[in-house]
Order: sequence, then C-alpha cells, then structure tokens
Amino acid sequence: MEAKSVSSHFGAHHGPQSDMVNGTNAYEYPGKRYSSSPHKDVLADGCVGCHKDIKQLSGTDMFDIKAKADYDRDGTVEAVQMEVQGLLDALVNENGTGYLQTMNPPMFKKDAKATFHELGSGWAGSKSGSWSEAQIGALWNYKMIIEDRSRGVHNATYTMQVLYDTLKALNPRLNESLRPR
Ligand SMILES: [Ca+2]
Ligand SMILES: [Ca+2]
Repeated sequence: MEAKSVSSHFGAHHGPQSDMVNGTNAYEYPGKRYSSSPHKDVLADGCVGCHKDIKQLSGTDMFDIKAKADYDRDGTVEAVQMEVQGLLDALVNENGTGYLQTMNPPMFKKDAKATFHELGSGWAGSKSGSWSEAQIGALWNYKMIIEDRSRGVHNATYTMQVLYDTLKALNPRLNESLRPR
C-alpha cells in the first residue's frame, strides 16, 4: 500500500475509546502480537469500580499511576500518561523533530504539539505525497491514541505495544526491549 494523499480527516472513526479498551483497530504490524490490559472484562463496573483511590498528579491533568518502565527512555519512570506522551512526542513535538513532521512531505507543522487540540490546527495540509505504508500506519495510530484522550489509561499494554511498533517501523534501529509482551 502506498498513499498519494491523506487529509486531516483521515483516521479511525472519532471516539476510539472502546476500541482502545478492547485493544483493537489500531494499525497492527505484521508479525507482532498484541495483548491487552485486563480492562475489557470489567468495563461494566466503570473505572472507579476498581480505581477508587487514584489521585491526580499534582499540577497536571494526569492520573498518578506509575508506569511499569521508562518507556520513553528519558531516564525516569514516570506516570503512565507521561510515558505515553513521551512516545507521542517522538511523532510530533514543538521542536519539529517528530517523525510525522520530518517526512517528505510533512503531515504535521513544525511547531505542532502532540495534543488532541492540535490534531487539526497542527496538520500541515500537504495535499499530495507518496507516503509508505509504515508512515500511513503511523498517522492512523497517532490519531487513534490522541483521540482516545486517555494517554494509555484505557489500555496501557495495547497503547505501548502500538506506539513501539509504530516507532520501530519508522526507525528500524529503535530499541524495543521495553515493549510490553
Ligand atoms: Ca520516562
Ligand atoms: Ca518523559
């Protein structure tokens, strides 16, 4: 598959929260195995059925849930949502060094941030190009994870697996030893 045009509207249907909880509908890479956090079987009870004691990380809009590893490899094991954000930043960041900003033609503007708000306003507006399947898959997964808006809380395992495989497809030298199994 090769795509000659994509638009800011390309992507999974809006509101992918249930897909994320169920661990499905990301662009899954051939030869990779995907699994899930044990969320889908208990969803009827709602989040607070199990997570009555979760607090907010002070000064942020994130939950105080520590990640299992330093997934974004910045030297600190942070909250799950910060680790996910760190991986999303590899795709789009304010310094303009993200994979979706440095491909030719770029999908996102040089000063875009990896946020829900800037999915539309940060879109570079490239009208045509010749992107690889790995690049189109990366766009799909980036948008799905951003639009889920939980930054991994709905399904940390699937979110990390999809992000690692997305980054690995764009950078074959990526160290993926921390990818959840
Ligand atoms: Ca980290
Ligand atoms: Ca980080």
